[in-house]
Amino acid sequence: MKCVLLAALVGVFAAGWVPDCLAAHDSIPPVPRKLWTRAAVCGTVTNFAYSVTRDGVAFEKPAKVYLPHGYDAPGNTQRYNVLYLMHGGGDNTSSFLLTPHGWLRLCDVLDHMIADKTIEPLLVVAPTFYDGENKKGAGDFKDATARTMEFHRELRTALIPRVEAAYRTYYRELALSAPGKTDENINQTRAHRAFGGFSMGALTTWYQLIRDVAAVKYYIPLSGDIWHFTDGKRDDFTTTAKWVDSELEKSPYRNDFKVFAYTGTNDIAGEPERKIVEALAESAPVFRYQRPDANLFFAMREKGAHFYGDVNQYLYFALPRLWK
Ligand code: FER
Repeated sequence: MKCVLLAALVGVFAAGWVPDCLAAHDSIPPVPRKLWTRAAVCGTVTNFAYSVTRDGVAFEKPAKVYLPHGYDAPGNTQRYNVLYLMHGGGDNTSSFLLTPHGWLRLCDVLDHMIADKTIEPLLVVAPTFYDGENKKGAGDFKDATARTMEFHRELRTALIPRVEAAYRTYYRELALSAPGKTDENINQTRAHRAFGGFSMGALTTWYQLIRDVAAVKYYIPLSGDIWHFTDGKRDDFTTTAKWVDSELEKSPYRNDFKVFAYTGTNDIAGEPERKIVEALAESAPVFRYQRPDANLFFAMREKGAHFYGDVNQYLYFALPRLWK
């Protein structure tokens, strides 16, 4: 409110100048050109299948897994952190890691960052909120929205227990020594787990935070805001922020998570995401914004648009900030 008054006052004297608190975003800098080339050594992207049960019916679902260069080297006993990345509406498990058409591919970004030691090697898992690769069972947009909001259940009951037991992760180590304690093992290894997503995948990310913060410590909602409905009508940003706060307040992990919310100024989700972050900063006390002990971070890329080429650049900005 202080900010709005200041803006109104200043506006009288200096039309066009906006005080910092309203401009209010850090900038995501451009990434090095070499990220558009293949790195000298590359990780591999493999197909992973896991079983999901919905309404009593079991079926197989696909995911892609990025394994960093050296994962399979003889004698390697290293355990890896895991980043889950959810695609946007209409997309599939290839969208982040393997997208063609000259867009910046995330596996190239990862290969370079790992080779340059900008980040520790990690595993990246790209699942889908649809039933399969071709929007099978997707239904209409409303159905997709519901799937994004529910995905956290599948993450805990099906995907983590399968994919993190199949690869050398912190979860696998616990699962081998304490099998049958899946939920406890997931919670105990949450600091080695991040969840991010683009657009409808950002919605999936926000709902992961709201519904099961116990499973994941780090969140990267890219170009997407939070949708919450009361009696079928979408709530405004402040009402949504207050609801998010009340949900997170119920968790013993309410003081132990970090959100890196990034988008672009030319992105259809740019303004909505800026507005929800502003509302969370103002009306949701579980979030600490622009403070030394911040757990909510927001930045925009000038002219960044709603597509993976830009969004994969935001991940270059986000990845070194994880796991700390
Ligand atoms: C948003 C803007 C657009 C958003 C999602 C979209 C969750 C998705 C658009 C699409 O899939 O067509 O703020 O937030």
